[in-house]
Amino acid sequence: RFLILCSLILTLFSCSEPQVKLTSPSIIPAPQSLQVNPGHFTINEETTLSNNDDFTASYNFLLSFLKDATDRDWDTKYSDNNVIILEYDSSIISKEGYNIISTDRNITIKSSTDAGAFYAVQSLIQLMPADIKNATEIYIPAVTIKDEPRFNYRGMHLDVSRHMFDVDFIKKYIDAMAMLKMNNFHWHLTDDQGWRIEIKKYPKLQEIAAYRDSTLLGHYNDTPHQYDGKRYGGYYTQEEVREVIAFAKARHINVIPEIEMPGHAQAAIAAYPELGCTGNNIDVAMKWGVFEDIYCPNEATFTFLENVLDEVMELFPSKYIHIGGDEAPKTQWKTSNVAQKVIKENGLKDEYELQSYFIQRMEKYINSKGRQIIGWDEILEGGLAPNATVMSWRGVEGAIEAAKAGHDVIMTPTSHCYFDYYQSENDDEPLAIGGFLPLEKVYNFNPIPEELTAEEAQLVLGVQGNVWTEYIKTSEQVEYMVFPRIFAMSEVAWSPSGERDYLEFVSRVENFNKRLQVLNINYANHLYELEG
Ligand code: TNX
Repeated sequence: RFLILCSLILTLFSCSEPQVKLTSPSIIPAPQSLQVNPGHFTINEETTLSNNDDFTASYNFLLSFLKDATDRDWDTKYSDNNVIILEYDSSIISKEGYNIISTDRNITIKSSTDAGAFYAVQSLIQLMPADIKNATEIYIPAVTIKDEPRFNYRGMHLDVSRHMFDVDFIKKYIDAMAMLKMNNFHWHLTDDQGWRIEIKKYPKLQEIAAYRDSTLLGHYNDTPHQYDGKRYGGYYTQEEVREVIAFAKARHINVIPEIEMPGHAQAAIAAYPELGCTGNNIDVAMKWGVFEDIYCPNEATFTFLENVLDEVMELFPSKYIHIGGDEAPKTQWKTSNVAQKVIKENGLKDEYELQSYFIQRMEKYINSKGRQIIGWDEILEGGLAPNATVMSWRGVEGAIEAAKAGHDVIMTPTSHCYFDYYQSENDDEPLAIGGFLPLEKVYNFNPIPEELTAEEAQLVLGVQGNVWTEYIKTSEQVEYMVFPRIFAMSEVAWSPSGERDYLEFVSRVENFNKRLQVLNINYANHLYELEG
């Protein structure tokens, strides 16, 4: 730790004092190439903004940022001096790539897509002073940046079932993702402890499945459990869901809904007991963990799920629909006449093949609507659905198996991607689910397993940080668990592979803290200790 501190002090003092106080370029995720040139651009009263192409989302984003930062209207007419230009450039082949050239005269952003221009805007904002509203002068260093992402899929997940977060926070989370050039928000909407999306056809999901009878839950193998009898929960209305999707779209973020099946379904079964194999009246789960009440593979359940997915697909334009598939105990299926009958009729070997039958049937339905499924790596057991993308969480073996079978994979192993795990061994860390995932370990994550050939490696779409919220009750706590580890994840997802310099990264993280304060984002500070 002493060594890190020394190197930070050295980095702070080693730069020679420039004539004007420039923000030294410190961009996260690190661009593919960044060259600092002499001079700087100054944003003043006369600076204009020019959209030479139809880069609508990126242009609007930058315009509203600048209006807010400078507290003035922006003249958007073309001029050839003192202007920030968004310009189409067909030579930039990457669909999310861009160049930035800033000089004393102008700042030119070049890209062949709105997405590329949007990421250029994010880099440009990071070249501006963190506290831009209170800055007396707005200098931008003269630079040449050439950039494009390493992976197409750069995701963050949020579990809103175990604890619920309001729409304002969901937007703040999405904004933070956009700032770090992440492009997929995985919204974990249903689980045993609460169903959080309005489904008009099934009002009991709102009346019953969305609420549980305590705010205080312990893990299923902790004893005793403490309950406070206070009703806890809520759900997002379809109108709110639409609002979130539009907000994300304006930031080039796709929203992937997750509707869990056949396990993690206790809340839905509490609302409609006929969806389970026992028919018993049960409560929305009152503990954390894995539960035996899972969907029964009968026709009524399939109809229910298809109807739910109809409403979900109507709302979400995402090509991918996540259908869970994880942690589904087969206990009830073993003794259920219905489940055993389906096994027999379809010539299945066991309950694992039945789960596979279940998932494949749902996949067929989703494919018939022009969408594709993502499932957790348990969907490999009993036979993988033909067009599924596997989200590998229990390690990387699932990803290897899936890629070798020609399937796309997304890497989210607990070892490097679980932001619900502790990030430091300090005694005063707030209670977390367990595990240990320090910043450096996230930073050193290599998402391409060595076992894959170069061709198979192409099937790794990208990476994702997961935020399960059993022990994360407030939005401040979500932020604390996510920052700074999301910085490392964004860099794994975006920046070129090859030599990584953790201390250099940490100095950029330090620089970012001021920006987080301005954005009112809570973060874990000084948790840069080396692994082990
Ligand atoms: C496992 S990851 C789960 C979640 C828990 C998480 C806690 C996965 C597909 N299932 O239900 O919240 O562990 O880390």
